[in-house]
Amino acid sequence: MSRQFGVTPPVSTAGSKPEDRKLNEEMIAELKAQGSFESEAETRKRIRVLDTMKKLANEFVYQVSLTKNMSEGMARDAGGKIFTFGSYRLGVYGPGSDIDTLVVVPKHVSREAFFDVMDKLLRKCPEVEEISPVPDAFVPIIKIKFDGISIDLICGRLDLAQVPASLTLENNELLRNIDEKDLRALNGTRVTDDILRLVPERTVFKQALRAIKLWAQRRAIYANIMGFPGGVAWAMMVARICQLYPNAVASTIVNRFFFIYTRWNWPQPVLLKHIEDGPLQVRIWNPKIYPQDRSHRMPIITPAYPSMCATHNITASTQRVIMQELSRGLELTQEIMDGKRTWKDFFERHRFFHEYKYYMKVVAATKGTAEQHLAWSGFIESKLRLLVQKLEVIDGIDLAHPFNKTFDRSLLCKTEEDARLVADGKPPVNPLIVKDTEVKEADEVAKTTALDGNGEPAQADFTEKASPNDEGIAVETTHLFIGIAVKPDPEGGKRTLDLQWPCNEFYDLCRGWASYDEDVFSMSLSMTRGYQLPDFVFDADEERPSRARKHKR
Ligand code: 3AT
Ligand code: MN
Ligand code: MN
Repeated sequence: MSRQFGVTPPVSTAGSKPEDRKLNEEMIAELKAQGSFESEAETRKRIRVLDTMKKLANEFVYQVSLTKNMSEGMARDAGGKIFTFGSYRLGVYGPGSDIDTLVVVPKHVSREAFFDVMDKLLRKCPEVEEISPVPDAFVPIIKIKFDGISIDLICGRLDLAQVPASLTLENNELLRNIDEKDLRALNGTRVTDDILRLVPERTVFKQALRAIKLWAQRRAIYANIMGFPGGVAWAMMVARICQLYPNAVASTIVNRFFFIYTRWNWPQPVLLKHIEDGPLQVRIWNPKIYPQDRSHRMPIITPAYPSMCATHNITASTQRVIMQELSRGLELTQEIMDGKRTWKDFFERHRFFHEYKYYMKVVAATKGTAEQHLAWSGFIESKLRLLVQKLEVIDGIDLAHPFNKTFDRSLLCKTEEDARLVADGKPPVNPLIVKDTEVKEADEVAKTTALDGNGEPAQADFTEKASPNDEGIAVETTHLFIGIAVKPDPEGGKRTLDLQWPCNEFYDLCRGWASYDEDVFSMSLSMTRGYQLPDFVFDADEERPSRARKHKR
């Protein structure tokens, strides 16, 4: 008997037929054509960089150990080990991906030492181009750019005197006597390692996940913070399908993915293994005990103890959007199998900014530093789904569909009046100077700059280009959009929506931010029609919605 992967027996253990393998080759060719893979030389460079990280981590533990009066030999034996997680560990990284790296250290090496000794070691490396330590983050982190590659370095301390090179992290007992920050730091690696252990064929899993990730990004349904699945959730969803079809090729997994999840009996959870109990006093996902867990609409549960729901942000609206996309995915992959369509059609970009007649525009603005704006816009972004949930229940609103990315613009205004106008999301009286326009994926999946064919920022009519000696009042802005589908009026007349309550509630919520200062920060909400959307939300070669509407919701 072969090993069973997952909580049920497989649906089918059938192998692939020649036509399946042909479809799979075509899918991988399309992934290549779309730039999903990086070159072998770039991958070799990542391995070299990781080798340097390993040496630095050992040197870090050694130096700290010596300060604890250990002998040279003991200090060497204290060890230290690096692990990776995120897309690099899952083997689905692309040219712009970072390397998410965990440094595991023994008990006598503190987190403070990580931000002191490790930080200093990094700064001594000539390859380190940028370094930004964030010791106060939810998961304390040192972000670096090393020889052109972004690295997210986190540190996890275990209750062990030594961390040997042979150590693995799957034993739950390792979590004893460590603090919450260490637990969170170890969690990323423990989850990704478990996912890889729980799939029957890693190569198939990786190929299928690449396809699903690219598809989800193109369809604008990738971003945990905005109420869609994030990278880990998509990975677990694909892994479950691999368990159900252990001998299928990746393109078959992709088709079965849509087949299974369009029929899934939500809110039944997606599990890769039975939820484990463990040695800690920590909460494990359990809808029988916790009402909050019962409210999860599409629960995807992390396998490693302590199990959590990776999709608690999904709302009624985003669930509907996800389900619509899953249906489209099923239809298209079915047609691809019938030879009526190609994988290129499957990966086609979303039409979010054409789909709706009305959009709610949220502008977060800061008259201050870029760091201040990052904190403010990050806060607004993290609360956007609460606004979505308030809009969803308004009489007359059928759907409140948040866009998964934000648009950042740094502006220089010529007058105070203009600074006030742009902070309110309105056009200024005088021409405006745009420093840059950036499209940011909410989960920082990949950063792209919205450029037109000449490499210039796409910009509206009233803008000028910045030159180094331009002066003005700097305003940083972040734009977010929610597509609003209005229910048809039962009497066939014109509907008016009363949005006072959700808007006021959201203003109050935002003004309640711990660092709020009304002279520096502002947030504005406004309703826009599709044809009034700013140019920067469209691709350079994309047509604009016209005033004469056809069939919009
Ligand atoms: P890329 O290929 O790097 O774009 P990825 O899936 O590796 O895709 P990230 O590097 O952003 O994405 O994230 C890797 C993991 O780090 C995912 C999650 O376990 C953790 N993580 C990312 N952002 C946060 C966050 N804000 N808070 C807590 N954990 C996070
Ligand atoms: Mn990553
Ligand atoms: Mn990262």
